[in-house]
Amino acid sequence: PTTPSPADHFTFGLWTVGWTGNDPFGVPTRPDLDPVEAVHKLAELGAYGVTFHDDDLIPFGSSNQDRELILKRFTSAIQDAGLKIPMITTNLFSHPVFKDGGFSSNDRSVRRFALRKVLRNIDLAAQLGAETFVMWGGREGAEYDGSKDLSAALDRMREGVDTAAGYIKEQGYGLKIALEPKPNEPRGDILLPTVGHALAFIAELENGDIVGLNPETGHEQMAGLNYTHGIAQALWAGKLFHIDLNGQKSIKYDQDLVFGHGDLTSAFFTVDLLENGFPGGGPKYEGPRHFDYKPSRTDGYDGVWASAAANMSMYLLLKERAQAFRADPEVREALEASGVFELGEPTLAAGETAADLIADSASFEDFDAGAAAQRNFGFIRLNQLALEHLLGAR
Ligand code: 3MF
Ligand code: MG
Ligand code: MG
Ligand code: MG
Repeated sequence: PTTPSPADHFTFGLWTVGWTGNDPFGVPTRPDLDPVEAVHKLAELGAYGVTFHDDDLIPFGSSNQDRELILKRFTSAIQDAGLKIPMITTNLFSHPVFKDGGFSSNDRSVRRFALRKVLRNIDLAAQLGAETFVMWGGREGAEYDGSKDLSAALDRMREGVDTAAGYIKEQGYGLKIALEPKPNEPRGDILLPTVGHALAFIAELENGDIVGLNPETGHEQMAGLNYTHGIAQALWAGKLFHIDLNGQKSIKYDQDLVFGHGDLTSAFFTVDLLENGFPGGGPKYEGPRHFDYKPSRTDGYDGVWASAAANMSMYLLLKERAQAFRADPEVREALEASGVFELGEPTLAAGETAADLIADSASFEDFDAGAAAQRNFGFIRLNQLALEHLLGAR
């Protein structure tokens, strides 16, 4: 059950297995990886597809002719390997021109350049048959609060995303945009820092109907937030367009560990939600299971491929455990005793108004709050059952 196949829809960013280990304190520890080799290796390991930033494949500043040659070589490798390209994204963070951001740089000429880079990449995404266009605004932010007019910055972010989404519609492309929140790193504070901020931003867009989210496990956890709750609210809002799965150990720098190698219990409930859905039904995630991680710089290429396999294996192991958890009659009974299904019942009866509720003395005047307070919800027992399933003890 831990052998992945394309039917599992596992995808990887080229920048993940292709990360050579450079960090703020050290130079690369691994040689460059040819994207064509990455494609073949990932296909061998059972992946469904790859994703990339424009610059992961086509070096910044390449001539049009070189760009065409690189794309030709890459797409023929993709075809040979039988992989898909479900998502493409734009690098608006590496080149020094983006040091104060792309869409929200204080320099208008940089903003126009950034938008052109994105529009060009949207054309490429459509050409390669991608469904999702991710936007991670890594440099959109500030270190010093006095350096950025935050209202104007949000106006410019809205202008950029709306222009890109409007262009997608005009061209008739079947693409959706997915914003990726992150609280900080590389900027001291990044705009749209969490799932919640991004959802509120989307509500202000003109073309927000084709704009949703790409939440990353570690990014929410860097903000001390619960990733499973984050993707749950995005799903509930009909906005979970894509996901970046990885591992993070609490509030610190963006670790990008293998999925499940950070907070394992949280990963279990993430997979439980993705695979089994909400206990009472409701919207389900149908997109790719995309890994955005970094193979630790201590490891060579053997370790890189082992880590790619580990992401998929961890996911499938957790899927097996989450399915066993839901299928266990004792768990079913515990969920019922805990009132988990009871929450699906509306608080008011059909057609009942606030005035009707006020007239219902059983709900207030005659309600025995003391007796209701005695209820044992049994959440600890339920969680113990979950952990026993996670550990394979059941
Ligand atoms: C950074 C990230 C990014 C985004 C990518 C868009 C370099 O922390 O997570 O990876 O995921 O830019 O998909
Ligand atoms: Mg990240
Ligand atoms: Mg990360
Ligand atoms: Mg990411």
